[in-house]
Amino acid sequence: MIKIIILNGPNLNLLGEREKNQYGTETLKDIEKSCKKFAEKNQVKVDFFQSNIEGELVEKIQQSRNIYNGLIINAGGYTHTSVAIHDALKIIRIPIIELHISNIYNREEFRHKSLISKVANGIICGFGTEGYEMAVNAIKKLIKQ
Ligand code: CA2
Repeated sequence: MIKIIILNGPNLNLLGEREKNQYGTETLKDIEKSCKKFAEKNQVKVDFFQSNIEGELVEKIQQSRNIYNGLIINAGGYTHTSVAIHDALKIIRIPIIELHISNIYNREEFRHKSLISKVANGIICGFGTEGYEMAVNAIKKLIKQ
């Protein structure tokens, strides 16, 4: 069975609590539950990990290279700033999908730059929380290639 990890960065633990217009009403736990159900139907095993700490995300990315067949990352605000996350993703040799709930390109200018895009195989962005399931589908195809 294909095994993937979905990493979520800072503040995504607050989903569904505030900024509902931007990020929807689902909590990260809701997303995890529905995404795991969707993945299971598609013969994919999914683990979720969220951290507000850059170094913890870097650690998890490093460990992923020996455990998972693919990685999906919504790096939150670190998308736009983190050289460390960029470097960690560059080192691992498994397919990577960059994911965003909102369309970062129709928002503030500081969100238009992503350090993750350079090292991701593809990007899913602007489809709301449904993007998580879209990303599972997309990474499955990348892994099977
Ligand atoms: O659209 C996305 O998925 C983002 O990665 C979300 C990040 C943002 O910094 C990126 O530019 C785009 C922020 C997540 C913050 O989530 C919150 C959830 C509830 C309340 C406040 C923030």
